[in-house]
Amino acid sequence: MSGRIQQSKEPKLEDKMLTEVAWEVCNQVGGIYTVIRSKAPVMVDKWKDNYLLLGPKINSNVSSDFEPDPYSNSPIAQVARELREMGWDVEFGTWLVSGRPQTVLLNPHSVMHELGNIKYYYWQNHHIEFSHHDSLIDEVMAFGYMVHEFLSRFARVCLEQGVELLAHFHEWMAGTAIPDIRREQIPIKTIFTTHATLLGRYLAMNDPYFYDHLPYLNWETEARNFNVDTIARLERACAHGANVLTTVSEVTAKECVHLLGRSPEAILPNGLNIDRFSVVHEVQNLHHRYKEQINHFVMGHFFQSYSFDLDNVIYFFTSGRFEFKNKGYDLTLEALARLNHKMKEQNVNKTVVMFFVTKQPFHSINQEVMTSRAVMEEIDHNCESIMQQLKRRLFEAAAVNSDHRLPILNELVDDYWKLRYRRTIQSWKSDRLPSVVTHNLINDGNDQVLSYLRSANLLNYESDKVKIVYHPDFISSTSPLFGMDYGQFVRGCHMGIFPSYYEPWGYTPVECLARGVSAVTSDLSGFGDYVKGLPMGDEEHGLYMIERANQDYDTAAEQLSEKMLTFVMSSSRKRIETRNKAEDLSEAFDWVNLIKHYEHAYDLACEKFPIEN
Ligand code: U2F
Ligand code: UDP
Ligand code: G6P
Repeated sequence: MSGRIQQSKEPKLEDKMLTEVAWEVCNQVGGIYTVIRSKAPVMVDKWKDNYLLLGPKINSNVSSDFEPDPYSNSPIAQVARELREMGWDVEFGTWLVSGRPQTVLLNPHSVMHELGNIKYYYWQNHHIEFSHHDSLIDEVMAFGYMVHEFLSRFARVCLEQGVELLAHFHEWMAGTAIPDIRREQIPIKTIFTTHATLLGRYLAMNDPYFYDHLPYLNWETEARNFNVDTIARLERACAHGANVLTTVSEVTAKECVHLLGRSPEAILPNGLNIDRFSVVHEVQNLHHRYKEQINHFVMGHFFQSYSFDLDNVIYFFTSGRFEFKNKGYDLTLEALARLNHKMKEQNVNKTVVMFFVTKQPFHSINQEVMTSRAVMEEIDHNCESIMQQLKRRLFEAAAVNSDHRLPILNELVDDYWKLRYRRTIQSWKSDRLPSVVTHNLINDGNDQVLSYLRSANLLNYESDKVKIVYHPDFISSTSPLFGMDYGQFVRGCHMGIFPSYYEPWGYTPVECLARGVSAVTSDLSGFGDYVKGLPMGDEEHGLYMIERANQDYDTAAEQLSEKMLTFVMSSSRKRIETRNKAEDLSEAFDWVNLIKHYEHAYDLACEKFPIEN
């Protein structure tokens, strides 16, 4: 066989080929994207050309992230070409992220006309019914059908060459080919990783005693109650059909036992691609630089109504998909209201600005927020012009002045600029309160964050020590309000707040630590549970733990507000020290250290099911 499989230079891997299948390859939805993307450099380094990613071609921006290679003759490209000849939209190429993994994208819409048959055979062979219309399930089933076709053809090529093919599927959306691979006994070692269970997510959102009830729940009854019968069955079919079942934490492993009916054979904790700077002070410099940018936003947002001392501001934030209870937004809001009260009572000379960065449907950015920012930019521009004029005239005065006295500076500026400066400030200053939300939400009246803020009267009054900025969209360098990417924003903040109630892993606190930013997590999150066993997982290293497993909501909220207050009172010197130590802790989560868990799962799959030629 000619092509990439044979080109591998690493002798150990010559006879193995790994493909990872995920819905979030070239398509960001949540944390699985971070798993696949951040792991790519380590995987490519180890498996070289014997590593392949499979994903759906559904993201409209795919052309900016993916470079097709239509002329390749590698065995993978040849299989992709065969499928294309059948009229399917299939592309082989490179995902343009670090590591540049070779990738095949399959467009589920190109086989949608076969959906009736796909579902019929799935029902016939695996007894799963598709009684309700759901466009996500349709896409997922069509994608699974294409994955099955691709892998069965590719398995044949591998078998001819004596190459062992492993296929690792992430989450039910990527795994629907598994039951057929098993039924048809296609020679592929299959690994299924669940990054959450569907029922766990629903139950946690609706049952305040979810963890106590978990061992006694009947999955079928619950799936019917939540009207998610089809997906729950698909997920179980993936979990039972795979040679090896894995999940991301011990926390989710318990759910697998009770809700999926199978105990995972391995736990694969999530890592990151940790790049340390060669000089320690770079972390401090970057914090300084990005905090300035956040300061700029805060001035634009608040200072038209009133001002506060930016040298005494602490920036908190939380971020992630909008799961109000699961992500602990409810607890965070409660703790912030208490913090506000405590800071007022103790007359603390600081201001906390708390950002909620999440995704909720909106019409547009709030016009007043935009205008305020634009007017502040205008003031900035005025100052710049005045400065230029002053500088030039002062210099000229130095050249002609014989008595060496400083001229009256006010006289060096044209009236035009003085007037323009005064008028712009006048038009900017306003009596209204700075808005707590930056966008016009579609569901403004029923939004859970806004409802809480309104009922707690936490509405950015001048007297409030805790101010709120709710940004219902992820932050990217093109977002008009911040003009920075998410990683830069994190660096500029002081602390990330993530006291989740349901969180199989939870990337966001680890991402904070990796950027030298302190973070709050909870003992119910997979990451929090994992870090309890590490020597550096303490407040000294920037990690704050909220106990939610054995504490009620009210006590946990009090604990969080106390920890927030302690942090607010910390000295700048202490925060500088913690910034360096937080980075040390994050090294434990470098893929270089965690990839061994994946390798163990692959060894298990190969040991359990040796190749039959
Ligand atoms: C876990 O997060 P995920 O990234 O898997 O969660 P989502 O991004 O929300 O997407 C996947 C789940 O959401 C559901 C679907 C999946 O289980 O059932 N879903 C849906 O029903 N409809 C949609 O339109 C889109 C998605 C986990 F929560 C984190 O703690 C981990 O850090 C992360 C990585 O391991 O996996
Ligand atoms: N994230 C992002 N931009 C934002 C906010 C969040 O890219 O403005 C990313 C964040 O970096 C993290 C992911 O979204 O990688 C959320 O992952 P997490 O594991 O915390 O939660 P999940 O969504 O998987 O439940
Ligand atoms: C970094 C910067 C310093 C800055 C300090 C502020 O160390 O290099 O210039 O004074 O951060 O830290 P703080 O936690 O007060 O934002």
